Amino acid sequence: MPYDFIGDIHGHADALEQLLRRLDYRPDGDGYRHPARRAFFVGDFIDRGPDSPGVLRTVRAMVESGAARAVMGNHEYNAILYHTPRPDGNGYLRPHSAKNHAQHAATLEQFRDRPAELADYLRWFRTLPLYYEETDFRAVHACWHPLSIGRLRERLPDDRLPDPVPPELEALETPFARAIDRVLKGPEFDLPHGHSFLDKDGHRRLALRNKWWRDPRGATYGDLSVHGTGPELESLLYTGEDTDYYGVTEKHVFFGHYWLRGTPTLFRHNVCCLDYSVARDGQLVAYRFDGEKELEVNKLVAV
Ligand SMILES: [Mn+2]
Repeated sequence: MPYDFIGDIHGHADALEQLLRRLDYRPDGDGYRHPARRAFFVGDFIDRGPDSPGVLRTVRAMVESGAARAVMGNHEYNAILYHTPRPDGNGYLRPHSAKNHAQHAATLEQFRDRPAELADYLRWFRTLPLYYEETDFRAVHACWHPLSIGRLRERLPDDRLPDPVPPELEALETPFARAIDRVLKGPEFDLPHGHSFLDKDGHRRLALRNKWWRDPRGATYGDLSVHGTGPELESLLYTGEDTDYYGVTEKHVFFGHYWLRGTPTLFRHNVCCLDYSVARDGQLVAYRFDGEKELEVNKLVAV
């Protein structure tokens, strides 16, 4: 059955319902179903938006009925660590700092009167694979990095987080923890010493989220940044050493995570990011995949 890949939902249950109806899915139990297709959710179901419980009810019902597949997003991963006590009983694997709390606050508030339901969804999050591959595509929340995925496959025979969650995930000190971080949160390039830029929120940045599908050799930092840089860096040639990137002959890869703006488009014939910031007044986006050799921009659907 062909797949419809669906980007980051972040608690926007109305947009999800609208998109599924637009794609000709029909109500089925707590979820939706298409007679001849399946949905594929690339993660980030919760946080920020008004109805994470509603999104989880739909997505989980669809995954459990076989109407959809899903991979884990960094927000589900962060939630698992946020709610997992450290082994010494002193705090949690993800500290309850003001920043971490703010990121998760909408979800906590929406589940305030039903903690058992949230605990049940946290257990369900742990059944989600961290990455997924078939003969003609790959799907992951943020970055398909073969070295990291290889490292995870060695340790995770079923592609899921170990049970119990290993305390090493609290920090990025082991290759295993760094591999999960790269796959769910994406890579960054450090800027050369003395250089920085202001991001869209006005924060000064010393690193940029790089286009991991782009050959960095001979490119400028502006070329390599997912979100642009200032004028100073647009023309500065990349001088880093890591020249690993996702090549033009690799399988199609579908992912989310990057808070893109504007009209949905493809990064390349085999690289499709589906996150168009529905939780920041953007759109919820799908790609209707039918096995084509080169992805086509007219197969993107947005609501
Ligand atoms: Mn996201």
